[in-house]
Formats: sequence, C-alpha cells, structure tokens
Amino acid sequence: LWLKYDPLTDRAIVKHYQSSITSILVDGNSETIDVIKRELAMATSGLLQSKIPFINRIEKNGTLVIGNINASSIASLQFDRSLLQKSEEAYLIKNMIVKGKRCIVITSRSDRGVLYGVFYFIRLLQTQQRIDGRDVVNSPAIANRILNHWDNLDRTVERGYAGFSLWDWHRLPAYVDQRYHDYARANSSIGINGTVLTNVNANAQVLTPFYLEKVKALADVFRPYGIKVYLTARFSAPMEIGGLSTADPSEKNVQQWWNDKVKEIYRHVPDFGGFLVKANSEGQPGPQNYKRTHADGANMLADALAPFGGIVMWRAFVYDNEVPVDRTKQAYNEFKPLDGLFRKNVIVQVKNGPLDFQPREPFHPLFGAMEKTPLMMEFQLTQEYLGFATHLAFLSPMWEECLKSKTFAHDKPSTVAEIISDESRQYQSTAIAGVANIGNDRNWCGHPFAQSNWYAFGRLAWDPFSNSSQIADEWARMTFSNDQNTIQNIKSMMLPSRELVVSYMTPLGLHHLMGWNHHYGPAPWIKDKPRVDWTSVYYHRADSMGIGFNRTSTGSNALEQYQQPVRDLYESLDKCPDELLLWFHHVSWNHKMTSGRTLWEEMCYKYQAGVIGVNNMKTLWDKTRAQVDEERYNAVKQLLEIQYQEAVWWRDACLLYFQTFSKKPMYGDFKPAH
Ligand code: GCW
Repeated sequence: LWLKYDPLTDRAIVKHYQSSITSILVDGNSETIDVIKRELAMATSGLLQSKIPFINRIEKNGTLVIGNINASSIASLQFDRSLLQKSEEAYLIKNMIVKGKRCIVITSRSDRGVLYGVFYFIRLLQTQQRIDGRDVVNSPAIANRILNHWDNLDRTVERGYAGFSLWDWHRLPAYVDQRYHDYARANSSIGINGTVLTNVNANAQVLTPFYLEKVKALADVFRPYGIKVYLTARFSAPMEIGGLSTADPSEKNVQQWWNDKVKEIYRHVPDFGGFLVKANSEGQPGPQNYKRTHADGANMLADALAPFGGIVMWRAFVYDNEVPVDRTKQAYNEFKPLDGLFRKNVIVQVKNGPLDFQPREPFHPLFGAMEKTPLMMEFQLTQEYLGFATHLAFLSPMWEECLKSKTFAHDKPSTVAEIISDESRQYQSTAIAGVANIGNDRNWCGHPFAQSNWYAFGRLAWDPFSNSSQIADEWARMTFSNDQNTIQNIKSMMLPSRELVVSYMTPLGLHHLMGWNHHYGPAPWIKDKPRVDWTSVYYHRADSMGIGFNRTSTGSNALEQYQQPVRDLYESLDKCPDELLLWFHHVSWNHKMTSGRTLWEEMCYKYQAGVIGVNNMKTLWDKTRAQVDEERYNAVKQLLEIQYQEAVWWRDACLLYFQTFSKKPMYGDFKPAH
C-alpha cells in the first residue's frame, strides 16, 4: 500500500532528515505507544536506510519527542494547549528547544492522536517535504470515520472485486492474521477510526456468542490503532437467533432482547462502536413490517446502546417497487417526516446521491432537508458501477464534487461537507462511511490504483474540505515514486479518470444503464425485470422524440425535494448544467447544447471523448515504465488495455442502441467496432 517505506532517492532531502532526526524519544506506556515505536522504526529504517536510536533522555539536537500531553517529557513544555481543544484526536507537531536541544515534538491529548501525528510526520518524509520550521495543528472535521465492509460470514463480499473477505471467521479467534494489523495500520495512517465488519444485508449469526468471540479478537487487534468495531444488526435477529415470535420494536420482550444482546456485546468489546442498519429496503426486514417507522426501529436500538456510548447508523437507502414513485424520491418521502424524532445517538446514513452510487448523481436532497437530525455520508469505494476493480477510476473528484455541493439548507449555502461536519449545528456526533473495496487480494483492492480510493476516502473523511489533486499527489508519491515526471503522469491519469468513466458509461446525466444484476458492462436495453426500477429503460426513457428522465414539475417532480435556488437551477432546461441534463430532463434529440452541437451529437462526442481519454491514460502509463516496478507496471498496463476495450464496448453498445430511437447518423471520427 502507501506504507511501503522504500528508500528515499533525493540525497539532499535525506541528508536534511538525517541531521533533523538523530534520535527518537517515545514517552508513554500503552499498546498504541508500542504501535508508534514499531511504525517509526520501520519507516525510518526503510526510508532513510539508517537505524535511528530510540532513547530515554534528550541529549542531542534533532530528537523527535513523542507522547501525549501528560507524558512526563511533554507535560513540562511550553505550548498553547488550547490548540488541541477541538478533539481528542487532534495533534500538534512543533519545532522547539527542549533541554537546550533542537527537537521536534509530536503530541496530542490522546495516544491515538499522537499516532495520527506520527503518521502525518512519516508522510512528510515519504513525500520528501522539509521538516524544519513546520509547525502543524490538525484535527478531524468529522468524529466517526468508518469503513463499511459488505462482507458475509462465508467470506464472500457483496460487490467486492478484490478477492474474498479479509476476515477469516473460520480460523478466528485463535488465529490472528498479520493482515489484520496491516489493515489497521493502513486505516490509522489516514485517520479511519471505525470499521463495520459485516454486510448491511445482514446475517444475524454474527450476534451469536460463537461469532462475538471472533469479533472480540478483531477488536483487540484494531484497538491500539484507534479503530472501533461496529456490526450490522439484522432487524429480525430477535426471531432468528433469539427465539422470539416477533421483532416489533414496540414489544417489551423485543426491546429487552436487544438490551441484553447489547450488554453481551459490550462484555466482549468494551469500546464497541454500535450498529449499522439497513431496514425495509431491498427485502431486508425492518420496523415497517410491524407498521412502525424507521425512527421507532432506530430508537429501540439506540436506547439499548446509549448506556454504553454506542451509536446507531440507520441507512436512508430505502426503496420499494410497491411504492409507485420515482425511486429517487423515496428516501426523502420516508425520512423527512421523521425529522426530529430520532434519539441523539442515531445518525441517518445517506448515500451521496438519491439513486445508487452511479458514476454521476446530484447530491442527495436529504442533505438539505433534515433540520434536526444528524446526517452522515455514505460513499462507495468499491466500484460497483464504475468498472469494478478492472477500470482505473480515482473517485476523490466525485466525492469532492458532492461535498462541495451547496444544499441551501437553513437559508444558507451550507455545502454537504458543512452539513456532515456539523459546522452550523450542534449534534452529538458526526460521521462518514465508505463502502470498502478491500479483500484478500495480494494488492488489497484488486487494481493497484484502487488503493487510491481507500486512501482518498480516509483523507476526505478527516478533512472533507481538502482537494483531490493534493490527495492524488501524496498517494502517488508514497505508492509509486517521488520522481517529478512520474508524479505528473500518474496524476494526469488519476484526476480526469472518473470523468472519463462518466463519459464512456453514462454521460450528460444518464444513469443505470449497466448490466442486469451483476452491474458490469453496458445494457441500456434492460426491461421486463421483477422490478421496474431494476431496468434501464425506466431510467433513460429514450423514445423517438428524445431521451432522459423528467424530474421537473412537469415530470416526477423529484426536484421539489431540493431547496431553492438548487431547484430553479435544475428545473430550467437552459440553466441545468450539461452533466446532469438527462437526470432531470427529457430532452429532444435536436436540442442545441452549449457547445453548439445537438443533444445526439453531444452524446456521440462524449462517448468518444471517454474512449480517447482512456487511450491517453495508456500513453501516460507507458511513460512511467522506468520508475515503476515490473509487476505493477504490467498489471496496470493490462488493466488499462481491458478498460480501453470496454470503453469502446460501452460507447458502441449505448450509441447503437440509442440510435434506434434517434435515427440519426453517428457523429464524430469513429466507427462502432461492434
Ligand atoms: O447498490 C446496491 C447494491 C446492493 C447493496 C445495496 C445497498 C448491500 O447493488 O448489493 O446491498 O446497494 O446499498 O444496500
């Protein structure tokens, strides 16, 4: 991953480090402090190729002094402790004279925070930054930064493209794989502090004593790295593993069952984080089975968890074929009326867009709609709809686009990032989740570049206001090389890559054109499935007149769920930005676009631009050959070739199919190859 610690190549900077870091004093006594020592030893000996001594007394210039603010070497130092006020996890890195010697101090209120500071410091080395005169204060904008594993107990991973689950349930708890430690190191290095071990399409078995022993073993590994464990709670668990005849949240014996179950979990895992719940969606059981609301269900679990400080993350990804509305409207319709009815330790977990992790969606209207309910973000790292782990798609720009969207909640612009980081309101907790793309593949994520999405998620979770170019830069340097040209080439591949996927799959606001069920490859012709909202024709609505889903006031009026002026912007055919045009409008094939081309011509142009862009990525990658090891070079080269062939496949399949409606000639300099 990005913690390779290969020797640094810039001699001048290595010299600078060797004179600035002559010894290391790590003060404290905890498992986290042990982790810090191990990581620093590994990082410095790898990066600098010299063993820097760990010492107990400051005797030389260039001592790294590391520990929390109460450690004896730090407690007596003069610095502004209010800088660390914001969070237990905030850290400070400060150049100071200690005992007459030039030192760099890394401290925090907690050992966890110190660990984050240490990883930040190591990152400076890995990316070859100078470390003198650089004082840093850093605190996370969001309190709970969590991976969601859609991992099943049989080790299959729903929508997982990187092998099987990392969790070897069969050999746990007695056998603790080294990879659990490495997973924790990687997470901790980017500030991820929670992990939901199990799939939201949940199996209640994980809540049985047999599995709780195994969960405990994982929690024990992760704790020193500052990572809490969470589980998915299947709503019908009281019936399936508890022997009750109902799971109705208003029944006393059901509540009691959950209270007892939660106590039992905390006996195994004293810092258990809480539950993630998918209820009454895609066939999952939930409170609506008993004519109760999402709030009734969430609050029952929240009451059980509250005495222990646990939280409930209740998903807003709900839809139902029986409900005859535009599917993108259903979450708002179900949750908006419940605003204010949730317990304080419930957070509603909302996907970035109102449909389902498509390559491009507008932001979810709930982000602008809930005045009294904390909302958390759910991003998807695993590329279910963006070419699995076969296509290179750096997703950070997609998440940044969503985080920067202005919701106009509470009559203020309020970006999505501001809403979820609670800049304007005082919620008990804030959170963000990413559906993991990690499996037991040797390279963790399937595609060597898919690791960048894990990395970017962590960085954006810590600071949702940061930018993708900076994130790509760091990741590329740590993962591949600090060579300037190589970085430039790799960034030029990464930064436009998501937009290219949009262009060759679903340009101009198109969505849900992918293959039935498996979700790989083009299939805009899908119809006649068990649910109309699982077809493609439902979403693109192509006919002889034009194409697109009318969600304005003359159509499904999904736009009514957004605040002004967002609503007006998208409602107007002229003002609606090209990239969301067909999400909100049914548009005539002859419609003149801002480019001067007709809609049909623009579609052809975009699909072809996607293909050209992937070809360009291949050229850029070839230029990195001298700087990248053969194994990864060849892996990426082959994957890019597949991506190119499949971009062509998408272009041809979609355009040839849509041409049967538009009845117009292909536009542009290409001939469909299929
Ligand atoms: O995107 C869809 C996936 C399902 C997934 C669901 C969800 C876990 O196709 O596999 O189920 O979303 O987010 O609940």
